Amino acid sequence: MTTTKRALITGITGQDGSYLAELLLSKGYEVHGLIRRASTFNTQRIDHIYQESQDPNHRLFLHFGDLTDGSRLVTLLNEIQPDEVYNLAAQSHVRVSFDEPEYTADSTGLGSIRLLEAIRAAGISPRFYQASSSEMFGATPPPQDEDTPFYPRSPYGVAKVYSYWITRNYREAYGIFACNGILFNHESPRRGGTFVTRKITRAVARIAAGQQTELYMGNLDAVRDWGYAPEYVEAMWRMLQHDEPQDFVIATGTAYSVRDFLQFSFERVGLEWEKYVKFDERYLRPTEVDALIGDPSKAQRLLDWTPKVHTPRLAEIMVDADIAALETEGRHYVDEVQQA
Ligand code: NDP
Ligand code: GDR
Repeated sequence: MTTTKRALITGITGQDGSYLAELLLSKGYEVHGLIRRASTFNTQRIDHIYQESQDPNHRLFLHFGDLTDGSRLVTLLNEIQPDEVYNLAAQSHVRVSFDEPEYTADSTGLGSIRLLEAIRAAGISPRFYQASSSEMFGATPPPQDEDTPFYPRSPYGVAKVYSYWITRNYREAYGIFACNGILFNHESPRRGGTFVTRKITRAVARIAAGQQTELYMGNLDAVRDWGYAPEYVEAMWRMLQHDEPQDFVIATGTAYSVRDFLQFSFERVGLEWEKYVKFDERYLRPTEVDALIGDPSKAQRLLDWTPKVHTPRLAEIMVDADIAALETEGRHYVDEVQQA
């Protein structure tokens, strides 16, 4: 007899959470997601997979909660009794972490210990995935792999280092099947609009449509290893199916600058980026991470994971999606006007 696996995803309303939920549902899992109560709707990325509870086949369940509320996590874990827990929730914006360092430490750092303690308090032994980040390497020069020393350069990076080590400690101290996925930047049409790639591709769509004339940016020299988010959530799942709990770098191994990303994106619509991009110092960070380029050899060897989409193609996918979204938005507007 096969039993349905049950997974809990924190951060299910985010970019990665939405792709991971789709992946797990496609594999037959029952998926539980933690969502925050907000005064506006915050489930746009998962609305297309949500089923009404009256549907006898529904396998996606949403629960209100917050990583800053430990007792709620205990209640939830007791109730759900998941086989796998994916901790993706975080204040995930590096620049914002300089404005809100204490909140970032609380959610991005202490959130993971609250979840791990809730697992212990509930007396269950699910496999645990921690969303660790290449930002932990910070100032250590590339290429970066699982043995590269950490040198975080932001309150966000420091909070992620705490979560990385507490995940390892709970694996060693209590034998929890806990893995750190050290993921390099990964993007998609669902990427939040204030991260550099999506900020660029949304602006390109609007500039091409004549709705915007300028784009204000910060440091164009930063080098990143940008991959495609749907491929990265597959790697998360593979880590928890491996026979031993280990930590893995997930990256493409390629390097492009923000300037390169601007060029690929504007080229897609036949425009020259230099004519539109202006500098604004408010997008600079007090301490910058100059270059992150990952070495994913271990994941290739042990998880048989290989990225297929590289940065130039990623920029095209995102620009095309933003152009399509703008057209749909325009059509909705016309429809509303006609109905009014
Ligand atoms: P997003 O910013 O798109 O999503 C973050 C999610 O966390 C959202 O669902 C958000 O909810 C939720 N969240 C934030 N604070 C809390 C809290 N206090 N309690 C509960 N939920 C909270 O991030 P991504 O999907 O891009 O990234 C997923 C994870 O992976 C994050 O931990 C990020 O730091 C990490 N990471 C991301 C990388 C990337 O390139 N994308 C690379 C490496 C690591 P809401 O929708 O309500 O805001
Ligand atoms: P990052 O992503 O800080 O790497 O963190 P982001 O896209 O914000 O910045 C990448 C680089 O671009 C430079 N940059 C700008 N960034 C933003 N956001 N806006 C601008 O206008 C701009 N101009 C230049 C930045 O200085 C930086 O060097 C992301 C997040 O998803 C983290 O949660 C994750 O852990 C890491 O990736 C890996």
